Amino acid sequence: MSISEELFERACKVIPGGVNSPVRAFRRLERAPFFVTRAEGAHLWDEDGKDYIDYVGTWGPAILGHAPECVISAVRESALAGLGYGIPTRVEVEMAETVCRWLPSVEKVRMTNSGTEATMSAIRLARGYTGRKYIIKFAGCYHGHSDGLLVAAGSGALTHGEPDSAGVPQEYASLTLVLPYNNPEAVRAAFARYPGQIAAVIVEPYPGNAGFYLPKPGYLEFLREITAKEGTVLIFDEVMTGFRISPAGVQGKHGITPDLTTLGKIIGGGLPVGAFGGRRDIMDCVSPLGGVYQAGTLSGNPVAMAAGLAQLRYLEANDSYTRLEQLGARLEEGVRRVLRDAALPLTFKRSGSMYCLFFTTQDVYDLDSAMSGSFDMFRTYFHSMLEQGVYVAPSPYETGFISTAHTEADIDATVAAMTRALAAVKAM
Ligand code: KE4
Repeated sequence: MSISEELFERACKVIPGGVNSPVRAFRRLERAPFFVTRAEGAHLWDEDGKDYIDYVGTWGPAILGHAPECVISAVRESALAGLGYGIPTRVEVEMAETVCRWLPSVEKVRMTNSGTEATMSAIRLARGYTGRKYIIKFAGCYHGHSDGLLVAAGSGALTHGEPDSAGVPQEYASLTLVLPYNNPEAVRAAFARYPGQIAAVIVEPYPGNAGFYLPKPGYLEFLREITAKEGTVLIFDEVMTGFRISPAGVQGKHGITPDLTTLGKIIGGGLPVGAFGGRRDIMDCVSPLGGVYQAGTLSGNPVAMAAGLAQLRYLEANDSYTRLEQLGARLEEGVRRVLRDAALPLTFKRSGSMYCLFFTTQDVYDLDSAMSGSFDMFRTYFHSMLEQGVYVAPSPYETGFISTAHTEADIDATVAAMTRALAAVKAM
């Protein structure tokens, strides 16, 4: 038994499923997760000393790779001054000013401790600001685990949402309309059915929680137009894409101004941080200014702020997005070559340093098409890549992340490993 397996056995006795977040459990992969002892750059090492090229990057925060010197030194300096005070600090102001400078749509921003808190707070704020109760989300988009967002599509396109988790009362779920992504007709019908009653539309502008895929041309612009016309708050959930797809996220790349934006991951530099921000007139409804209550003991924790700020400053000072695009393009060129040589016409989607290889030959543009992939093929691929020292997301419904710490050699080794992994898939 490996050390990781021993640790997993112990973990399962005292932690539900042996993990502190379900995706880490390698469920349906018929093996225990490996346990990490340390990480540096684009690499992880497990308890048994095995080295992996990492394409999970702690699910997005590690855009500079693991333990970048700029972040470590900022954390060390901040921690030596104290770990948190529960009273305002300079670094919180600097973080807020930086977010507002990078994201012009964000005139004011409030820090939280997770993406879940950010989206939960943004939804409450949209309801408080509009006085309306319904919200629209899209099937396949994940916005964290607050009750109103753990909702699956109901039986019909316009029926109320159904709970997507035990413990979510039907009454909560019924206030969430779950529509297909990339389907303007469904959105028009929802507004026609609930005129003047929809507080917010929340969307992952580039969905990254059912694999990674993209909006059809004009779709995001359509969401902006119809929500503006209907007086509904448009929330871009950029927890994953913020500061990743471009310095100004997807909204900057498309030139769209959402009313609110939720953030996380990269702005924490690897420590627990989320944020929500946007139009001043909406944000001024947040306590203590307005009647929408929102709070957090560790919100804006100075050590976490120092980590996130150091990461953002490094990204800005080092033209990191050009490097991320170079590496992403190199990976894509290699993947498409391997797929061609293997006569495996699988679907591959990428934007910058976010990508997904789907085990389907269908085009992927929403949850149904993403789900058309073969889990068995994915499992064979995953095991082969892991054995070859490449850690890809342990689920076909996640996004791959490249960091500035990945090298051309890492990318080329990954493509070589894919050649063998896809040969195993083809031989199934
Ligand atoms: P957290 O509460 O996990 O910090 O953020 C929730 C969240 C909100 N919005 C988007 C677009 C997100 O991707 C997430 C969290 N992403 C997942 C990765 N698929 C976190 C990984 C996990 O759940 O362990």
